[in-house]
Formats: sequence, C-alpha cells, structure tokens
Amino acid sequence: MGLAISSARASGAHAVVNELTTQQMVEIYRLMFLSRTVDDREILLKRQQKIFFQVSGAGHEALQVGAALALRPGYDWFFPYYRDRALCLGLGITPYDMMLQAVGAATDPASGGRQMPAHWSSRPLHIVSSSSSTATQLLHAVGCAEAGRFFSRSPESAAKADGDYRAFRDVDFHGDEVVLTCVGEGSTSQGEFWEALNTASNRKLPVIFCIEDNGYAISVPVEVSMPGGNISRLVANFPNFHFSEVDGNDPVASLRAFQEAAAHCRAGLGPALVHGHCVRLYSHSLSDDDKNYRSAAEREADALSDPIARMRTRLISDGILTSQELDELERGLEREAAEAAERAQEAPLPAVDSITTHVYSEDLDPTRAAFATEQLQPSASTNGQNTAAARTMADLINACLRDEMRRDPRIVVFGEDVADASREQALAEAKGKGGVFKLTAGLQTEFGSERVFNSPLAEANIVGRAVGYALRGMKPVVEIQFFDYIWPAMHQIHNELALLRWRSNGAWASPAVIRAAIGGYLTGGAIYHSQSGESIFTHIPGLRVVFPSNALDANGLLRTSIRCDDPVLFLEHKRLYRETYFRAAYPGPEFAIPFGKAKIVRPGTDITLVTYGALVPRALQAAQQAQREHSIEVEIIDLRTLNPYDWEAIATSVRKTNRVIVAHEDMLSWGYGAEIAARVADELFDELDAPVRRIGSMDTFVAYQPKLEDAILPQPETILKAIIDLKRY
Ligand SMILES: Cc1ncc(C[n+]2csc(CCOP(=O)(O)OP(=O)(O)O)c2C)c(N)n1
Ligand SMILES: [Mg+2]
Repeated sequence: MGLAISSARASGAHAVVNELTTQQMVEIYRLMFLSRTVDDREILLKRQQKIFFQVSGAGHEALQVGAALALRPGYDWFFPYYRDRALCLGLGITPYDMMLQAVGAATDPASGGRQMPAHWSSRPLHIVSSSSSTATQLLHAVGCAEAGRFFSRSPESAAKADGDYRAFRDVDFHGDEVVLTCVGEGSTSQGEFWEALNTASNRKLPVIFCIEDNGYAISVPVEVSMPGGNISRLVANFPNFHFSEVDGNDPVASLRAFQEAAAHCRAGLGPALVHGHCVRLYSHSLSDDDKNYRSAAEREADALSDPIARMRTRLISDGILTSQELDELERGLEREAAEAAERAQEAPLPAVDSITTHVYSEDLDPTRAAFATEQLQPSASTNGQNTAAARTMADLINACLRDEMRRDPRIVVFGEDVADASREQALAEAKGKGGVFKLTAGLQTEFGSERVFNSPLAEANIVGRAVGYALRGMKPVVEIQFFDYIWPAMHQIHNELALLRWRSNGAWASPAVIRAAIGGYLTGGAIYHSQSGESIFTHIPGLRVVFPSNALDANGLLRTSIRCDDPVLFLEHKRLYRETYFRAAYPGPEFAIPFGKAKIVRPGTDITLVTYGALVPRALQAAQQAQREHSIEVEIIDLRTLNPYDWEAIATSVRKTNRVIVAHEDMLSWGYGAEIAARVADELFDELDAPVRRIGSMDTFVAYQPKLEDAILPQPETILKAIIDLKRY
C-alpha cells in the first residue's frame, strides 16, 4: 500500500480517463477511509473532552476524493467548506495537521488554534482559509479566478514592488488553473451562491462549484429550503456552464465528473457545477442529534449507501484487494489517525500574548513615517496635471485613483456604475458615466475595461470578489455606491474581509479598499441616501476606517489606503465632494498621509473639540462664532482616520484645555463619540474641569423634509451651544 497521492493524480490531472488503475482504485479507498477514521478519532477525542468541537465529512468522502484527484494542489485553487476533510486529505493536508487544529495547538498550520476543526487552510496547497459562514467562499472563488486570469493576461503586473503591500507576498498563477469551491445544498439558498454563479457565468470564469447534496441543512430537508428540491434543475439556464449531476457515493463517477468539469474550465469555456448526491451519515455535528428529526428508516437507508462500504465491496468484487488486505490497510490508517491524535495532544498551545498578532498586517504599518509625505511641496505641474487650481475632494480622489493606477498595475476598480460605459463603443459619442458621483470618471477610458468595470447590482458580490482578488495579491479598490446600501456586504466585510488574516494566523490577507459615499446634509437625501454608521465598522477588528474632511486629506489618505496591507473602508462624505471650502491644489502623485495622525484644524486653549468628516466645517463655523461673540478659543481636532485614531493628539489637547467635546454626524447613542468620551473619562479624568460632552444626530433616521433633516442632524448652532455650556463649568 502506501501509495503516494500524486501517483493517483498524475494520470488523472490532464485528461479524462475511462479506466482507473488498480493503484488508483486503492488510493481512492485509502483517502476515503483515512478521512472517516480521522473523523472517528476526533469524535472519540470530543467525547473525552480533549477537543472542543467536531463536524464530520462522513458520507461525503467519495465525492470529495473525486474532486481532489481531478485537480492539482498548489496549482489550482481551493475554497472548501467544513465537510471537506477527504478533499483536503487528498490535496495534501495531513491527519496530524487536522488534529493540531482540533486541539487548538499553536502549531495548527491552518489557524494557530483560532478556528474550529474542519476550517481548512494551507497556503502552499492553495487551500484558502475557510470561515464558518456558509456560501461566502463562493464569491472569493470567483474573485480568485478573476485575479488568476488577470495575472495570466498581464504577467508583468505580478512583479514585486517596494514601498507598498506588494512587497510581502509572492504571486503565482497559471493560465489554465481552475478554482474549486464546495458548498452544501442547503447553503445554495444564500444570495451569495446566486451572486457567484452570476459573475462566474457572465465572465466565463474557470470555477468549479461542487454542491454536496446530503439532503439536509442541519435539520431542514432539501425540499423545504429549495423549490423543487433539486439544485441542478434550478441552475440549468445559466450560460457558459458545464453541468453534471452525479452519484456522489461513487468515487469513480465523481472523479470523472470533476475531470470533465476541469477540462471545460481549463479550456476557457466557462465555469462548471458538479452536483453530487451524497449522504450525511452522522448528525450535522457533534452538537446535533439527527434522531430528533429523521426517521429510523431514512437513517438506515443512508447507511446502506455508505460510500466506503460500497467501495470496499467493489474492490473485493473487482479482485483488486482481498478482505484481509483491506483489513490491513484500514488498521494501518486507524493507527495513523490515532498516532496523529496522540502527537497533537503533546503540541504546544498558543501563547495568550499572541492573541492580537495578525489582526492587522505585521509587515506594513500604515501609521509609519514613510507615509508622511504631507510636507512635500507640489511642483507647479506634476503628472501632467495643473496644480495651481483649487480642486474639489471629488477631483482629488479621482486624481489619486489615476495616479495609483498608473503606478500599480494590480489595481482594479469595480462597483455599480463605476465604468465610463460598459458598452465601450458608446464612448465614441458619449462622455461616460464614471460613478453616480463621477469619482471614477475617465478611469475605464484610460486604463481599459479589464481594470475598471461595472459589477452586478449586488454589494456582497462586490466585496466578496474583492476578497478573492486581494488574497491573490491584487489591489481591488471597489465602490459601494451609497453607504446606505453597504449592508448586503456586511457579512463579507465583517466575517471575511477583516477576518481573513487573523483567522489564518497571517497566512492569508485581503487588503482591499472599499470606497463608500456616506452622510447627509443633502437637503432631500432622506433616509436611504443620508445614513452614517461608521462606528459599526470601527467595531470590526482588522478593518481600517478612514474619513477625510477635505480635498487634500482625501487625496493623501486614499493613497495610503491603496498602498496599505490592511483592508480599508474609505468613507467619502457626499456633501464634501464638491464643497467650495477646503479645496486644494493637486499635491502630486506621491502625496500621502499616514493613518492615525489627526490634524489640528484650529488651535485653541479653552475647549478641545474632537471631530471628523462633515462636522469639521460645521465645528469651524461654531468655533469662529464662539471666538467672535464669546471669546472662547476652541481647538478643533480632525481625526481623519477613525481606526486607528490619534489618541496622543486628543490627550495632548485635553491636557491643555481641560474640556472636551466629541462631535459627529452619526447618531449619538452607541456612536463613535462614546468610545472617545469613555477613554477620556478613563485616562484623563484628572485633567478634566468639566464633564465630557458628546454631539451627534438624533437617535433616528434622516428625514426627507429639510426642516426635519436640519433638526435631526447636528448644526453649527448645536455645536456652539455645547461650547458655551461647557465653558461655564
Ligand atoms: C451564514 C450562515 N448561516 C447559518 C449558519 C449555521 N449553519 C451551519 S451549517 C448549516 C447548514 C448547512 O447545510 P448545507 O449547506 O446543506 O451543508 P451540510 O451541513 O448539510 O453539509 C447552518 C444553518 C452558518 N454557519 N452560516
Ligand atoms: Mg446539506
């Protein structure tokens, strides 16, 4: 026995084979049985309370071994889900690696003790760290395939470069690579499944979607979650797809299905969907008991379809192995699993002081001095652009995007309406759209439709694909048209984009930039075009949040966001896009502002006013009036970046003024100001001569009628009143 995995794969990788060798048949069985016995060993450990969670792949082994042997680890790309133990063993993850994750060891190569067992990851094998969120990975697979295609078409863009995120990871790609992603039939109800099929189909991407259909999503049977109960019927009309519906209990049929799917993808014909019918032989996980919702007859029928028992019988009846030889093979595999479990229990546990490692990039600190080029004086005419004229925030954001896209060929821009015109021929007569606020105007025309393109109207699609692009080493700078509609992408932002680096213990990262148009004061913007909500995002570890108040800062901070190695949410206030004040000359293509560096917009001695975004000009107005009419000198601090934020600037000012107001446009309760106020109270209590005051909008939404909008959002008068009140203490 002891066949190398590669020997089974070698003859199966490139062509569809009709006959499998004896060795290949044995290898298939070996992997299937190994998977089952590792599951059984983990179950034992869980019952002994030596591990803390178990979810098995029992019943899914045949389908997955078929997938593993049809594809090439470290060449193709893999976005599995939690049942995919046999797939991952087939690709080269060892039982010991799996046990290290089960015990939560420091040396767990998938996550360093951070993720539950069965949350696979291996950078060398191209198995991308999976989350527990069902179906999010499908969009990552799509973005990954797009990035692979991009690098294949412009290989020069893969070159390393110093001074930004590109310095830290090697890029690898192959023109005929395919991306496999797996999901249960229940999870196809997620919108992200359909969003992934949409783009894979439309862009003819080499993605194989494997639907592992065991008939249940925990306790919910397939006919309840899916109209008609059969996913193959529902997806049949997607163009460019190769479809196959296969007996997933038969590893040979499954292998053939994946070989055909891979051939379709490698030939550039489009994606494939392999729908495998399999069985879930155990309960959903060890936290579930399927006797509570399944009949005995049903469970017994599934047991009769056990793919391992079937394959065993086949090997004997085909004369490949005797029952005794199989017994020997199985005992050996059981020993392997048991030894792996024993060894893993000896492994060192993660140190508590390592907990915060890899929340953010350990390689590139966006607060570092190298990003501090603010002092650079713009030359008279840099990069062909006239620097003399005062430019709006919208202009200077657009200018930064242009400069960075010229400098860094890995930047792609996509989102709703961001292209000049998807039908390029229209540009012969039309001037182009370039975003509903025109922030991306002209980018498609200059950089082409491979780098600037429209997405479907689906925010999770935008961010999910951005994760896939970024983890391959590209720099997606995507647009969320209105902050009010960021919520469909929230799952991707919170559980994927911001989390990938930490959960994979630094092996993977997705440093994408999300630009979002935020805020009110629009007169008629109403509820769904005026929302704030930045504190919801500053509450997400791993995500940088930037909120410029003026044209120059927007330019410099966007540059840092793009060069940064962390994911960034870049908030652009719609009201500030074209304001007449705070315009600036074009500062040149190297102008950058480090994160975490606030700006004293107005020096003062009496009160510190901490703010950002659209409240900066409003605070300034109030401060000027306070000086004129009440002789109060207010020091205004524009935070500019909300995570990280410049605590030193706040503390230094409060030590001087002994009074502080935190003001923002977002709602007062549970807002960003609450955090700052609490920290001031905690760390600067002795410095204070007055309570910490907060200003925010009313705890409601923003109404359409201007009279109501004015009352809901904080105005200069609101700020002035607080200034006067606070000075009285
Ligand atoms: C987005 C999301 N919602 C809910 C859950 C909880 N959950 C975990 S697995 C599961 C059922 C998945 O069923 P299916 O996709 O058929 O896969 P199976 O477990 O049957 O292999 C649910 C509801 C989750 N992990 N993620
Ligand atoms: Mg299922």
